[in-house]
Amino acid sequence: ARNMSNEVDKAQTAKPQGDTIFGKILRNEIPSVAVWSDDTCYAFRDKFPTAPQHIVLIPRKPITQLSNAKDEDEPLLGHLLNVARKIAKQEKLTDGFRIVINDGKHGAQSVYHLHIHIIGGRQLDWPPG
Ligand code: D5M
Repeated sequence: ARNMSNEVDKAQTAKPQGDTIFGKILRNEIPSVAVWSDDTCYAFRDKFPTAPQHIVLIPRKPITQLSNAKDEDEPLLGHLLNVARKIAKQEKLTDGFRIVINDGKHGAQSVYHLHIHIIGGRQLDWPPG
C-alpha cells in the first residue's frame, strides 16, 4: 500500500512527456522550430547547430536513452529511423547526411530524452571526436 501511494503521489507531479527540456518542447512550454510531427514523434531544429542542417528527432514517449529502450520499443525505434530518412529527403540532404544517437556519459548525451541527430549540409569528418 505504501508503494502504491508513492506511485500515486508521483503521478500528481509527473509530466506526460518527462521532465527534460525536450519534454517541455513537446508540451509547447518552450518554443521550437518544427520540422516533422506525427502521433509518435516530433522533430525540430537544433538550437546549437553543428552543421548547416542539424535536426533533433524525438519520440513523444520519454525514453531516457537508447540503452534504456526495451525490446517492445522496436516498432517505435524503427519508426524513428524511417522518419529520419523522410526528414533527410524533405530537407533535401541529397548529398548525404549523418544520423547520431549519443548515449550516456561517454556518448556525450546532454539531454536525457532519447533523440536522433540528423546532421548535414556540409562535408562531415570521420571519425568523430
Ligand atoms: O544533444 C542535445 C542537443 O539538444 C544538442 O545538440 C543541443 C540541443 N538542444 C538543447 N536545448 C535545445 C532547445 N531548447 N531547442 C533545440 N535544441 C536544443 P545530446 O545528444 O544530448 O548532446
